[in-house]
Amino acid sequence: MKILLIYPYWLEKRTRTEDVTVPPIGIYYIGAVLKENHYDVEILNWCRINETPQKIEKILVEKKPDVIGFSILQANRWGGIDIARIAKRIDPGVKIVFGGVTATFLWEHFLTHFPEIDFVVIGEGEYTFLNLIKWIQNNEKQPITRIKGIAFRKDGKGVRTEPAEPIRDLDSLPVPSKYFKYRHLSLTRGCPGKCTFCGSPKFWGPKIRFHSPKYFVDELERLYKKGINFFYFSDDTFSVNKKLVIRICKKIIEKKLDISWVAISRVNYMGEDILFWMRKAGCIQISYGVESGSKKIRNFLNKKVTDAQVEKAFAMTLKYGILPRAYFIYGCPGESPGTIGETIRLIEKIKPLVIHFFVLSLFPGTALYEEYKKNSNVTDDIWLNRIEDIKYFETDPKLSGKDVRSFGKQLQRRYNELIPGIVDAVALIDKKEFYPLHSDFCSRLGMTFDQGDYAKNDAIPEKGKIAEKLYITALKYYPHPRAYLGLGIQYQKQKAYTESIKILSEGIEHFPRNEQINLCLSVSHMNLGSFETALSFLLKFQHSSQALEMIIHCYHASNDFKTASAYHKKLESFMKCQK
Ligand code: B12
Ligand code: SF4
Repeated sequence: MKILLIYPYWLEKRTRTEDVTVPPIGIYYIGAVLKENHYDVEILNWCRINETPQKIEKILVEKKPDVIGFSILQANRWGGIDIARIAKRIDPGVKIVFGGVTATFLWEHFLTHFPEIDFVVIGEGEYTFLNLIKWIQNNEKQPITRIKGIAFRKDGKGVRTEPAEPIRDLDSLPVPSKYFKYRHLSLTRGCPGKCTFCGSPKFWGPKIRFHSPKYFVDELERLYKKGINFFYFSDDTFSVNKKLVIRICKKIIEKKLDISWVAISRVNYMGEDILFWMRKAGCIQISYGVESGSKKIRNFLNKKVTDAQVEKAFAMTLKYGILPRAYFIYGCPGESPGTIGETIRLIEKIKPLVIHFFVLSLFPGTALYEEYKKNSNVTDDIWLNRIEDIKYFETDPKLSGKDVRSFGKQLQRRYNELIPGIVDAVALIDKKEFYPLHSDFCSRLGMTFDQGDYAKNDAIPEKGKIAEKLYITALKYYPHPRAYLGLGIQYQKQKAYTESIKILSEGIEHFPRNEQINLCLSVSHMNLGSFETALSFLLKFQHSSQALEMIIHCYHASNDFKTASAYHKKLESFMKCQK
C-alpha cells in the first residue's frame, strides 16, 4: 500500500516565504508512525509545486498512491483540493484524507462541498490516521464508526465519529528524526493561553502534554548527527514548564551538541534561571506574542499579560544575549490613532530587536471567528471563496481598510526609525562565562544589518555603521570569526584597506585556517596591489573555486600568464568534478 503525505501550496504569493515553506511538524509524526508500522509512506513538500503544475500529474502517475493524506492549514486548503481533484481524475480509487488544523475545524464544510475528499482526520492525527489506513487495507470490513476521531460522508452528508482520546504519553510516539530530516521540533502540545485569535486552545484542549527531555534531546541528537545544527522549537509556549526546559538545556550541554535554536514563548513564562540555561544550550532568539500596547485591545484578544511582564521579559531575554522578537497585531476592534500610539510607546520601552506586525485575521476554530459567525449571517460557506483568511477590519464597519493599512505603515515606519537606538541600548549581562556567547550574539546581530533581513530594508538608516559598531563590540567580548570577517568587509566597503588588513590579520592569528577570513584578507591586499602577499593567503585554499579564481587574477595582475593559465586549467577540471 502506497501512502503519500502532502503539504500543499498556499493561495497567495508572499514576499516572505520562510513561514509557509516548512511542512507542519505533525506530518513527520504521522509519517513516523506509519513507517514504524511498516507502511510505504513518503512526505512531499508541495508548497511550491504550483509553479510547475505539470509535475503534479506526472509525479502522481509515477507514484501510484493508494492513499493521500494532506496537511491542511487555512492558507493551503485550496492547494489540497486542487491536487486531490487531479489525483481522483488519474485514479478514482485513490483515498483522499484531509488532516491538520483547518481540516479539523472545517471538516463538515470539506465533506459537504468537495466530493474528492473521502475522509477528514479530526485533531491529533497519528493513531487515528493509522487506524484509518488499517481499515482501508482490510477492505473496509469493520464498521467505520469504530474508528474514533474521523469524519466521512454518509448519504451525501458529512458525519463524524466519537472524538479520539488524546495520546496520553507523547513519548510513546516514534521519534520522527529516526526516519526524516527536518528543523522544526515541538516539545509540547497545548498552551496555557486562551487568546481569542488563536486556534490552538480549541485544537489541543486545556491540558498541556510534554515529551520527556530524553525523547526531545534524542530527537535533536539524531538530527544533529544528520548534519543539522540550527533548529526551530515550534511550541505554543516552549517554557511553560521551566524545570523541564532547564533539564533539556543541561542535556544539550552535556551531550556537547553544538547547535543554535530559536523558540516561541509567553512573557509570563520566563525567568533569569531558565534564560541562563537556554542561552548556554544554544538559544539565540525567543519570539513573544505582545500583540498590542493598548490594554483594552489586549483584553479583547484575551492576551493576559501586563506591560510590566512584557518589559521585564524583553529586558531579561536581551540581557542574556538572546534576541527578543515581538509579534504585534493591529487592525483590532477599537483600533485608533490613540491605540497605535500606545503600541508605539510600548515598543519604545521594550526595544525589541525584531518585530513582526500582523493584521488581525479570523481563522476557523478561534473564538473571534465563532463570534463573527454568531453576529452575522456568515457560515463556513464563506470559505468557498478562494481567500486565505478574513481580515477582522472587513467585518467591522467601524474600521476602514485604508486606516488599518496606514496604521500598519505607521508602526513599521516608527519601528524602522527606532532600530538604531534600540541597538545602541543593548546591555548584556557582565559575566565572564558569557563573553564568548555575547560575541556570537553581537556579531550575529551585526550580520542582520550587513547581509541579513535588515540589510534589505532601505528604511533603516546607517545600517553599515550599526553593523560596524556591533562587530567591534563583539570583538571586545571575545574573538569570533564572524566579527573579524564582518568588520573586515565593512572596512573594505569604506575602501579602508589598511584597517581591513589590520583587523583580518588579527582574525587570522585566532583562526588561521578560516577560509573566508584568509580570502577576505587577500582581497584587501589585492586592492592595494600587493598580489604576492595576497597569494600567500590564497595558495593555502586550492580546493576552493573562489580561491582559484582569485589566484588566477593575482598571477594575471603580476603578468605571470603561464602560472595563471596552469591555475585556469586546474579551476576548469575542479568545476568539472563539481558537476
Ligand atoms: C509553530 C507554528 C508556526 C511556525 C512553524 C510552522 C510549521 N511549519 O510547523 C511558523 C512561525 C513558521 C508559523 C507560521 C504561520 N502560522 Co503557525 N503555528 C505554529 C504553531 C504554534 C505550532 C504548530 C505545531 O507544530 N503543532 C504541533 C504539531 C504536532 O501539530 P500539527 O502540525 O498541527 O499536526 C497534528 C495535527 O494537526 C494533525 N495533522 C497535521 N497534518 C496532518 C496530515 C494528515 C494527513 C493527518 C491525518 C493529520 C494531520 O496530526 C498532527 C499530529 O497530531 C501552531 C499552533 C498549534 N499549536 O498547532 C500555529 C498555527 C498552525 N499557525 C497559524 C498561522 C495563522 C500561521 C501563519 C499564517 C502566521 C502568519 N500570519 O504568518 C504562518 C503561516 C503558516 C502556513 N504554513 O500557512 C495558525 C493556523 C490557522 C489555520 N487554520 O491555518 C495556528 C493554528 C495558530 C493560530 N493562530 O491559530 N507557525
Ligand atoms: S496565541 Fe499563543 S499564548 Fe495565545 S493561545 Fe495561542 S498559542 Fe497560546
